[in-house]
Amino acid sequence: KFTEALIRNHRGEDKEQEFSYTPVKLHANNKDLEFPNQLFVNNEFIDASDGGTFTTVNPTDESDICKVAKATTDDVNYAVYCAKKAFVEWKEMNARDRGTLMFRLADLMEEHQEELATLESLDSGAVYTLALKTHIGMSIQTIRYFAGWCDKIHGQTIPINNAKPNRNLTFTSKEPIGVCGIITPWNYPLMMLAWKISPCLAAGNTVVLKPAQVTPLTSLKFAELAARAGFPPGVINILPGSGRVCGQAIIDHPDVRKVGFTGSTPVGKQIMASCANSNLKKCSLELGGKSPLIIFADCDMAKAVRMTLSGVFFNKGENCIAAGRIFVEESIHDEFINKVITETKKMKIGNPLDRSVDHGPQNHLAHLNSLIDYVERGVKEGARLVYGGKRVEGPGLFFEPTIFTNVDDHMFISKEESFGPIMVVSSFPDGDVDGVIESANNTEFGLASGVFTSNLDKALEVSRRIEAGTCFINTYNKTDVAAPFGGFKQSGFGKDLAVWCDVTDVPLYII
Ligand code: TAP
Repeated sequence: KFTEALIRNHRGEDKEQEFSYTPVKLHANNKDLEFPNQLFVNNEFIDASDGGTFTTVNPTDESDICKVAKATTDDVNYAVYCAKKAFVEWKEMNARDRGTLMFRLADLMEEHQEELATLESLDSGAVYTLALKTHIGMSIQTIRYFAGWCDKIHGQTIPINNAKPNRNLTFTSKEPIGVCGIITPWNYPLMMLAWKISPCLAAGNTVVLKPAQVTPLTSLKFAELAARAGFPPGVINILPGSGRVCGQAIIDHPDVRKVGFTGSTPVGKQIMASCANSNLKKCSLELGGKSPLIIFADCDMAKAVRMTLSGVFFNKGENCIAAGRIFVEESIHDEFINKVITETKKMKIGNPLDRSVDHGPQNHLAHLNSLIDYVERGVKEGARLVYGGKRVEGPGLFFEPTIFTNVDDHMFISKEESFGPIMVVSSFPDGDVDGVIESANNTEFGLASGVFTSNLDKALEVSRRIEAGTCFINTYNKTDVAAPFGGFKQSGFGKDLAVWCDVTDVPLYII
């Protein structure tokens, strides 16, 4: 019955499935917005079992956007029960039909992209044009990319020693794991959802996802669109709630078989321990970063300055691969800093829905306060604060783009990430490639890195010796759905995107 509906859908006879709920309505960005604010379980929007709610806040003016249902442990149990039931049908479904559904969902998201981007701007403070292109645009691309994988996930045949006189056929297949628990952070709310959910669905898993408490809205709008696209009940379940209660209940649940997590390293460690202690769940962890960016004197200076600015200030610095530490070769250091300051002064801070604005508010108050502490610590340790460093006066959670120079290896700000718009610059002696690589690797993180030089040999040597999951050469922030993404060391393990996602089990058959 479900396949018939899909075929009609594919022919365009049923453009959208009938679906109703009681939306929150508001007007913003010259648009009438309608979106859900309840838990999404088994294709229904429902209240939390204890009626609990929390308030999500607009960081631009600190006003309340709306109340959102807050999931309890009982709600997690119900969602996992539904996801486990749905898994039976979903994993058996024709893989190409799963792909058709995912393409349909991506199309619907594209139709609603301005609404999604407006919601993302309101809830997370992302500048609208960036939200449209990256937060929402890359989410759509991710779903399409993995929709295309649905019918291309297959095993191998393996030549083994035959049990003479018979010949043996030996092959592997890739089987879905079951119910996947997903926990996402607040910096790219919808994009992190898309990165995690898409490969799970493509491989035939079902999901229970908890978005970050401070940014739940685009995940819920996504759930509405999934239901409209025709996803069967129980395949996608979205539970806004706290990490401590809802997140922990997902991680501990005996019927969840795999966890995908993006967030901080301390919480990642706790999650890994809980996965082991509950039912030995598999887990993929995308954690913190402190990505070094090395600028050699023979670089294209204008490009290096431009890319360093976006490397640090992109998405107000709330970017896991943000260039966390900049190393500049001594002979160009002062010129580089002057140019960086000149360009930073041109950045317009303000309402993220204003198309001329470059820099929106930080995501939430606790984060803004952590940036203020970070700057104080840097100043106390003797780094030179050459630009910014303060909260912008007035309403809203705005923080000035900030630049530190004279940062030494032993300082807190050279080792720990700020996750905000704070540039941390050190110089290194001309020609000291070994020294700068040693300093760049002097961190427990290893998510990304970058190098600017016109000497390709030097660029390749640096990229080979830097301990990080990605190295950008004469560019920065250039991620793509077809390229793997993930860290070394305490930045975690298990790749997102591309063909490396670990969302299947691989049994071996010998006949
Ligand atoms: P976290 O505090 O780690 O929170 C991430 C998510 O985990 C949130 O949904 C949070 O819930 C939840 N959580 C907290 N405790 C939990 C528990 N015991 N069990 C299950 N879930 C739990 O990080 P954050 O502050 O949201 O994000 C910033 C950090 O994430 C930065 O350090 C950044 O580097 C990292 N990050 C990394 C990447 C990649 S790709 N490596 C991408 C983005 C961000 P609440 O809603 O209650 O907080």
